[in-house]
This record gives sequence, C-alpha cells and structure tokens, in this order.
Amino acid sequence: MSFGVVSRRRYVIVLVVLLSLFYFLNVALTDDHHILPDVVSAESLMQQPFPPPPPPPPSRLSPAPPDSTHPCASGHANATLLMLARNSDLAGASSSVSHVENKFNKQCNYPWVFLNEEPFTEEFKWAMGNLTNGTVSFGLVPKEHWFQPDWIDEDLARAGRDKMVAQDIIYAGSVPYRNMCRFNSGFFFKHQLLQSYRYYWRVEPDIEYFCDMPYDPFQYMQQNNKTYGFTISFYEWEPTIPTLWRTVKEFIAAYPQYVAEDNAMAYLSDDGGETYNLCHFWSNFEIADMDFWRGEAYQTFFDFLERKGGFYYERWGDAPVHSIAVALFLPKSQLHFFTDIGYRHSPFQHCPQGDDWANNHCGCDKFDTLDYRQQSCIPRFQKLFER
Ligand SMILES: Nc1nc2c(ncn2[C@@H]2O[C@H](COP(=O)(O)OP(=O)(O)O)[C@@H](O)[C@H]2O)c(=O)[nH]1
Ligand SMILES: [Mg+2]
Repeated sequence: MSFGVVSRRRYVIVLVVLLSLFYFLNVALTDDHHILPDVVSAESLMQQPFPPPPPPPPSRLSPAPPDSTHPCASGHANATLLMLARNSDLAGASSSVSHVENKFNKQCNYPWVFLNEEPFTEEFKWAMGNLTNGTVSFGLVPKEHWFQPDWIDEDLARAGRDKMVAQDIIYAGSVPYRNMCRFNSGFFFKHQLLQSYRYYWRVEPDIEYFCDMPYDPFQYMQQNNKTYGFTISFYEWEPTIPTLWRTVKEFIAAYPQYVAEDNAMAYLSDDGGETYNLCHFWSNFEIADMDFWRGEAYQTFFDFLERKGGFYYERWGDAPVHSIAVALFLPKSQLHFFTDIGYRHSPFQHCPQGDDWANNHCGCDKFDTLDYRQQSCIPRFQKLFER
C-alpha cells in the first residue's frame, strides 16, 4: 500500500465523520423533542410576558369597574362634616379641616357645615372654602339655642361656677363653655343648615387624624345599623356633674319605656345603675345619626335635663349627656368603636394597632394610645360584647 492511498483513505474517513457529526447536530438542534431546546424554551417563556387579553369591545352596557380603593366609589350617605367654631379658631379650624380632607374627604367631597353664635368673618369663610372641594355652609346659632336662658337663677349659677373655680376645675368659671356644652347636647341638630342631613362627623379645631381612611364611615354606619361612633373613652370630672346621675335615675324611673333592652348600662355603671362610674365617649369626635338626637327618647331626656338647670348650675358636658343617652336608649350593638381611625385631641389620642396601623399608613406612635391605660373606659366597652 502506497503512502498516497493510506492518506486519501484517512481523508475520506475524516470527511465522513465530520459530515455525520454535522448531520447529527443539525437534527438535534431542530428537533421538537430533544432535551436542550426544552430548557431554552422554558426560560424564554418565563421571560416573555403572556400576551395581554384583547381589549373588551366598547359598550355602554359595561360600566367602569368600581375602584375598591376609593371610599366613595359606591356612592354617598346623607351626611355632613360639622364644626362649631369661633372666628378666633381660624388657625386650628384650618388645620383640622385639612387633616380631614387629606385623610378622607378629598376623595368623597362631603359638605362642611360651620356653626358659630357670631357671624363668621369673610376671612374665616374664605379660608375654609379654600381647603375643600365639598360645599361649605356657615350658620349663625339662634340666640335661644346658645345663651343662658332667663329662667336660670344667675346667683345660683354664679355660686356653682365659683365653687368649681375653687376646686380648680377646667373651664370652671366660663359661661361660654357652658353655652357650648348645652348647645352640643340639645340644639346643634336643630340648626336649619343640618335639617337635610342624617349623619354628621363632628370635627373640632386643633385635632389630628393620623391614618388613611380607605372606606366611608358614614356608609359604614348606615349599612351596619350603627347610631353612634367614637374613638376615645375615659372618665368625666365628677365635680362637673355632681347631680347628673341622680337626674338620670329619676328620668329612668319616670320613663322606663325609653331604656333599651340590650343597653350598655354596664359601660356606665359597675353596680347595675346605682352609681355612675363616669365613663363617657369623648364627644369632640363623633360620627352619629341625628335621627337619634331628634327622636322622642332623646328629646324627652334632654328636656328633662334642661329643666334641672345643670348645664349652668353645674357644668354638665355634652360628652356625658350624649354617652349616657346612647348607652341607655339604644341597643349596645348600635354603638361603634372606630378602632381603625387614628385621632388626637390633645392631650389624648387613639392610635390603631396591627394591620390597621400598617395598611392605613398611620402616622402615630402605636404605643401612644389611650385604649388600655388606666384613664380609659375602652375595656368596659369591650366587655359589653364578651360572652
Ligand atoms: N362659636 C363658639 N364655639 C365655641 C365656643 N366655645 C367653644 N367652642 C367650640 O366648641 C368646641 C369645644 O370647645 P373647646 O374649647 O375645644 O373645648 P374642649 O375640647 O372641651 O377643651 C370647639 O369646636 C370650639 O371651637 C364659643 O364660645 N363659641
Ligand atoms: Mg376641643
């Protein structure tokens, strides 16, 4: 065998091997069922977005889906925000309105009603209107709803004030403060500007709201058959109401028909109604149904209290008066603790806990909340619902 023949045969063998290799690789890379391309195609599938669904055909029969993040997506309740204020409260009122607007109302545009026993200045009206897209109304409180009535014995009233001053009680010597408490107890819901509304949210100057409000509390009240909503509950100063509970007991004896069967007496009294434990809902925050205040039970109750003169001879506050009424004349199920509303009226605050605090972006210190401190009546309220 010559060198030339061997060399040519090798050349042919190498060529055959190379051609076979090329053929094999070609088949392997194009076959649908081999292993390598499976991995490649899975990766590429992961990276590629699924094709978007085709857009629905435009139709007037298919309305836009409700925006579940919008608290008023499903409509509005018959309700208003309400503030009683003086012209001198301008700065604090502005701050409070912007808190409520930012946390809730800029999405819902509920109206605002401002009340005062003096005409509001143009400056006050302009400032409030500038903070909201809701309508704003400014009302003058009728004189007979505000000032100390003539039948009050002023000598007796002054003696009562002086006694409280000596006890160093807050607002002890103030007649305007007493006017305000009586107005908030028995008259605000009679104001002409409130006649068309059922629910109100009471807002005071210089308060703070800490959390986003992802739902409409007015609609919550209506849909869940709630009449009175609160955030803070604690003890009243006893010297401001020395004869109030005695008066309440007289009322109950005279009008037992108004006391609800499943009431919250256990929140007010630790001995079945004999004595008042001073617990009340702090009324500078209230979301409530004015139909209750306008109803027969409360009207009869308020008239009874009014005749005793305790708003002036003592310093009966609208907080204990409202609280006693809702606790006794309503089933306890109609009272609502808004645990998810972060609220401050100095010096106390309620700061939501857990998911409410996180999900609603609450800007308050979770550990600074009155709920379970010694001054709080929240445990008594919650005990009403324990089995
Ligand atoms: N128009 C008017 N509003 C008042 C008067 N006194 C208090 N208020 C309002 O009544 C509410 C309670 O008064 P405030 O001074 O905050 O009392 P506190 O919260 O018990 O310390 C606030 O909305 C005040 O703006 C008053 O003499 N005239
Ligand atoms: Mg206040």
